[in-house]
Amino acid sequence: MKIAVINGPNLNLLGTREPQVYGSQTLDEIMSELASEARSLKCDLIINQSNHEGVLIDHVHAALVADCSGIIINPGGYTHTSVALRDAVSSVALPTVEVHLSNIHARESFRHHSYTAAVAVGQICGFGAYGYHLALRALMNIQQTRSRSV
Ligand code: CA2
Repeated sequence: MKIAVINGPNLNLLGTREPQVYGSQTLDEIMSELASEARSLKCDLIINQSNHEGVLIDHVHAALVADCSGIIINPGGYTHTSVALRDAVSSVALPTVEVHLSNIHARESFRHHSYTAAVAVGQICGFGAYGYHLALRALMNIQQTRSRSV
């Protein structure tokens, strides 16, 4: 099983500012812990981060080409603005879990709406870095359920 993990704008700054909102770990630390758990579950991860909307869309498309079984995406600020990213997630039709470190529903009202949530299988927010681990488990569960039913 292979899963694409896609991180959006400014997440490369994790661990440097706003630890009270986003925690004190860097994105590299979060991703390497996730990769280590994935290895123990016999799952390959393709991990990317970009600050550019079009590049994020390319990573979504690449997940399909690479034959991934699902996508974990934290679209960062593009969550609340990007119809194009939502269209990309919808077009690849891979089970996608949207992750946010913070509880976007407990923050400013402009963060309450997500364009991508409606085309994802689900949204996980407010659990910090652990949200990525929950998303991994959720996608593995979907894959196992699907392979049992064929
Ligand atoms: O909670 C999340 O994971 C977010 O996706 C993070 C985005 C924010 O725009 C979303 O509403 C919720 C922002 C990421 C910014 O990351 C920073 C990291 C360090 C310092 C400042 C920003």
